[in-house]
Amino acid sequence: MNSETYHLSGTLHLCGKSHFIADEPPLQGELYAKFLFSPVAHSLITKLDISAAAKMPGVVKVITSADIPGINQIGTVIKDEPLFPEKEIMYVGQPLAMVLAEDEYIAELAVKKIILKLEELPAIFAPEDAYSKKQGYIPERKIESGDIENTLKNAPYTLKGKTATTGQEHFYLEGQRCLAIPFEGNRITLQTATQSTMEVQEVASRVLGIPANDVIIEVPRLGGAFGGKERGATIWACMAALGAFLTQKPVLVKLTRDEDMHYTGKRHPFTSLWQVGYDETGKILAYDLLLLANGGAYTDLSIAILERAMFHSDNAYFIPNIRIRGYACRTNLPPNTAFRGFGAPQGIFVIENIMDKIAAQLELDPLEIRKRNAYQNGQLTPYGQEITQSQLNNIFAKLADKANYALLRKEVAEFNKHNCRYKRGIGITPVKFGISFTTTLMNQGSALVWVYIDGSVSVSTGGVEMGQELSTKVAIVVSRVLGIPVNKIRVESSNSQRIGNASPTAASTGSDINGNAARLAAEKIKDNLAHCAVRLIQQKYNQTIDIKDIVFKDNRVFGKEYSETCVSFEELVRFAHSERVPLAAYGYYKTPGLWFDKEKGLGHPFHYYVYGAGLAEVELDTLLGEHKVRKLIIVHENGNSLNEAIDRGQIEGAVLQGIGWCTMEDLKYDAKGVYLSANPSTYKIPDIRDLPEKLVIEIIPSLTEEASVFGSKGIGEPPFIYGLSVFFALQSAFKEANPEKELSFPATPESLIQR
Ligand code: LUZ
Ligand code: MOS
Repeated sequence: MNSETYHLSGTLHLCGKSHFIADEPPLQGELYAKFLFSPVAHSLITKLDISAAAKMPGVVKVITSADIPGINQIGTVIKDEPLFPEKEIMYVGQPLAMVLAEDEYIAELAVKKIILKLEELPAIFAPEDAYSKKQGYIPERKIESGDIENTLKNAPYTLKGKTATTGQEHFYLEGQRCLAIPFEGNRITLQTATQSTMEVQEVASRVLGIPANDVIIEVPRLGGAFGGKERGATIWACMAALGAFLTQKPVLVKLTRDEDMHYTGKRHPFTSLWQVGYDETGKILAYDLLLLANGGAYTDLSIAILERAMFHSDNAYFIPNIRIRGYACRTNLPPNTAFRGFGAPQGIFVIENIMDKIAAQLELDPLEIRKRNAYQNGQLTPYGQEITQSQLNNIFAKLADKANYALLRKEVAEFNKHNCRYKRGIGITPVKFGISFTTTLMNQGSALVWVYIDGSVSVSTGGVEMGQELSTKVAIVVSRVLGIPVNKIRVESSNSQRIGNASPTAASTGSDINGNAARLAAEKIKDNLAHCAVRLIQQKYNQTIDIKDIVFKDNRVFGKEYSETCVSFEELVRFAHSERVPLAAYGYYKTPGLWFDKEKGLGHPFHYYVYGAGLAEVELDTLLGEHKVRKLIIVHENGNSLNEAIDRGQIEGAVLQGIGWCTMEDLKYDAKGVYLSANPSTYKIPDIRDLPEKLVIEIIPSLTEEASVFGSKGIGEPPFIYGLSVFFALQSAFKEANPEKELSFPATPESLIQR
């Protein structure tokens, strides 16, 4: 089995055998949950009468805030979010009551019998409005370095503007769901589709008023998450837990696609106000930025998302004088939440748009301007982290080479000169993506490894498998340590009884944190086994063996590399067991060297950065607003990949999701905050037909001192950024036809056709 192309779940997925939550037939007595969702964005509840609904045959219980045995609070960072609102409704779709019935349809009918009377309040949807009313979760945040005021005043050129990016629906294939199973009266198992086992356990036990060790979290695998289940799963898990706890029956909460799209938080829309000062060569001297994040009704992860947007506002560029201010705005939308990139795409979009504006103003090559501003090793980011292993210059050079850039530019200019209806454009977007949770304490993880008597291995980590094949990567790590084939290793579900206090599987850190924890556990076992191997090989070959020479390789253990003195892994395991040597170990990993002082806006928040760049060429039909992506060329540095095929898959998926965000996915609301595009018929996500006509992904090795397990680097989020190059390419084509106009975001046909 070649570990470089091994994919633990591939065959299972293909045969439809991979196991997801609530895949099996209902349990005996299982109840179905349906919700009364708020029809309005902001209001007071004056009456909530459940009596008629509760009396319906088949209805077992109708639950409201009054039934909560513990604390009606599911907030974590800031405790501002009730499970059910007691008085004040904060968004359209907020759950107000839950009906538990013997089947889904009875539950649905009963919801309609709940009587709700409201006193509507004024609602806020735009972040600017929230900002001017100072409606946020915490005071404004700031990162500043250099002398912004004076440099801006004296800069040879300045530009000023406002940039807006919109939200994005996660569109995981598996919607939000949780199956709660009560046992022994006051204990409960939650099979929950979450990225965060620790958070669900903590919050559900708080709501139920029982200790965390009475709540068992089990996550077999997720059908995609993309950040939407980092925090977004908690509310639904708590609902199921509450229902099961109160009725002592299994309860299934399973949102339909429409409910999921309507009522769950999305990527944060951002509005950004900025001013930039630069010189005649296009070098940015000063950048003043205010980021307004539309956080929705409750804090959720908005503060961390704003922070990551601030940390990525410089993207790949050294800007000597910079002030980044950020405000997370409370509005009456469902609480916006984590989504692949976690604010970084929103921050990066602004500076990349500015790069193109400067290039246009100075009539300089947009690639050249980017090169001139790119970070050099030894320079400091605005928050004081030193750049030490950047190879942006090399990446830009490789990109230009792969794209045949000089010729391409000529061809595009030539094409545009001779065509009126069709216009072509080029867009370039580099990335420098910081890997680590920006909240330092989250950068820790655990693993538990068992070697069974037949030499097969079971590995548990706190990591959640969600299609990214974390399990394959963990298996590869353990296989390398123990020198056994990957198919002898089983990577288990994420379960709080095996691995407690797990950070979310997020921030592109899944394989770094869990892979390292598994590595450390496997190394302990290897160490135990090595001592046994010395004895066993000495016995068997009557030779003296030095423990330092022992090699674990090819499912065998050698007394010395390339020597004949070896035993099979299985033989050694059985021997170790007979010698009463432990064949299990716990591994604990914390990412080293991280700190950040929020007051000063200074620190070393990231273990390392991932660098790369994408170049897109598009052709726009200015009459129809349709376009094709003629090519997308990506140069991505990736450390020593644990599995390049999986990483390529992550790059392709992330890029397409990035393209979707900025060219297709258009969230429509009415003036009262009712979401109108909650359906795949009106909300378009990219599919395989939207792939660029030519997609080149060049993965180059990185300077790996800063990388993680076995020199690998995180892959989940950074490549999302390459998708932005398609927007900038479209913007360039659009400008050819409409030099005086601004292309609005996202670049849908409707935006591209405005005249
Ligand atoms: N989640 C989080 C994340 O809590 N902190 C982060 O910094 C982060 N970054 C990316 C994705 N999820
Ligand atoms: Mo995430 S946006 O859950 O890494």
